[in-house]
Amino acid sequence: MAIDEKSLSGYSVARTNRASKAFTILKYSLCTYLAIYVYLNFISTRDSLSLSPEQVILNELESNHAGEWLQKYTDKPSLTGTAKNLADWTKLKFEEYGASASIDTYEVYLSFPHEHDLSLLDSKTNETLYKAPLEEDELSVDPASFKNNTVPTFLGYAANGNVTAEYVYVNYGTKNDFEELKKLGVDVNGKIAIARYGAIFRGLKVKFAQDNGAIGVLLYSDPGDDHGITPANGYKQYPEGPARNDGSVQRGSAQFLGGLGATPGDPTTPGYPSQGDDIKRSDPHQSTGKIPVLPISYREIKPILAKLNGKGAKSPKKWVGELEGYDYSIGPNPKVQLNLYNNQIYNITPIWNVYGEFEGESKDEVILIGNHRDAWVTGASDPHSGSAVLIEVARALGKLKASGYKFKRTIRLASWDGEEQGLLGLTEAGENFSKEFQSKVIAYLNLDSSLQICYIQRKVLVLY
Ligand SMILES: *[C@@H]1O[C@H](CO)[C@@H](O)[C@H](O)[C@H]1NC(C)=O
Ligand SMILES: *[C@@H]1O[C@H](CO)[C@@H](O)[C@H](O)[C@H]1NC(C)=O
Ligand SMILES: *[C@@H]1O[C@H](CO)[C@@H](O)[C@H](O)[C@H]1NC(C)=O
Ligand SMILES: CC(=O)N[C@H]1CO[C@H](CO)[C@@H](O)[C@@H]1O
Repeated sequence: MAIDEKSLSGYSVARTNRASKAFTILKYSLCTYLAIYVYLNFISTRDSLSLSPEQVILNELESNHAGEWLQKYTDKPSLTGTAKNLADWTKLKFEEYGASASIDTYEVYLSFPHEHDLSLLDSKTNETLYKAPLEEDELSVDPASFKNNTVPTFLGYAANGNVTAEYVYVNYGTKNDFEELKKLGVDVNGKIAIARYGAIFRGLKVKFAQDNGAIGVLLYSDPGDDHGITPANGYKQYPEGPARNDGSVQRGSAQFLGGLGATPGDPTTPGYPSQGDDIKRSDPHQSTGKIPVLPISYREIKPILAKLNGKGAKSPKKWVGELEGYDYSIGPNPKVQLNLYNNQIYNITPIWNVYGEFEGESKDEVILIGNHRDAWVTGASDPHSGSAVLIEVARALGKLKASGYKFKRTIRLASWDGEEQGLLGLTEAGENFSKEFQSKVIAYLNLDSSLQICYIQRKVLVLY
């Protein structure tokens, strides 16, 4: 414990000359004693015990291996339930640094991309006017974009289906937007809804579209939501500049996260863990949609939305984005239809949480430090900047432990699986360990996306 200097300088004693001499001798012998004590202590224990735990950690982190771990984690896509090798590797690293490590497996209901199609049809002749490739570009400077190293564009838990219908623009697809559409006299029933990303969680757009009778949904990224960092404002697109690449597609979960009655985690086991021999499963549709949904780039939605120009109601001012060549008419245009086909593989599949524990003097007080390990593709920022930091935290805590420090509280590192699909790993663990979490976990530090290109979030660790 550091001594407050102010209280020392304010300390004064009136004393006689003799007393002062005695005090000086005492002072020197005390100092000598202290010096010998500290020296003996120094050589009898490991040297870093003389340092504060913070200093041990900071010294250890002077050699920064985060880049190395990031390379390891991002070498291949780490889609939920696919990269068992990274779960095993994470466990080995935790063990290497002196934590007792384990893998906690859950058997979850999950979807994987398989096939998809999107065609613009002439309503009269059924002739295909445009077929969206539904693919992102391979960028020569970015091997993570090569097709043999990526995952098809899709949304987790988007329902399978093959629908053909007229389509309308529904702005962000919020509850209010659908109310507004009613006021404008637009009937969404039986149509495909095209919503731009933003404002609310994407799965809720699907829910509200479905509640309003839509039979399919397309979600696209409108440059109007890129905070002015757009080619129209002179910014070059990735990889030449910071603007969104017009062919890029936002993957994500279509679960109804945050929706009334919806629960995160495995949608077939709400409130209890997907673990054990005889898991009871219920209908997942309280938390997932029944209509097919595809995500799409703004380059590929352009020719589709341009067909609505001048058709149907005009968008309220706030609904107007920045897609060139589209006047944001709501539609529909009876002359054209969309055929939207989504076919994903749904099955029960294992996911793997990895834990590493440094036991403390108190086992009844647990500090959780965690991050997820699954990504939509390679996940350099989200989540693996955090995965790399988690391994660095393990390394530093390992050094502290090896130096002879005792942790007051138990520190548990957690590398969750399935976060992107709907917080699967953490939710299932929360359901499994609910009693322990409620009674023992006193703090949780989440390292997800520790670093982004635009935002560097400094995380402060309080370890004792
Ligand atoms: C267009 O396709 C629909 C649905 O498959 C079909 O009912 C209709 O007869 C087709 N129209 C023409 C002109 O082929
Ligand atoms: C992946 O694709 C890229 C670009 O098309 C190619 O250069 C590379 O050799 C491929 N890698 C593998 C492992 O096939
Ligand atoms: C989807 O439906 C369309 C028209 O109803 C049909 O032409 C097409 O073959 C179907 N696609 C698949 C993959 O079944
Ligand atoms: C702490 C706890 O309750 N763990 C349980 C997690 O689920 C498995 C399988 O049902 C049980 O065996 C554990 O006891």
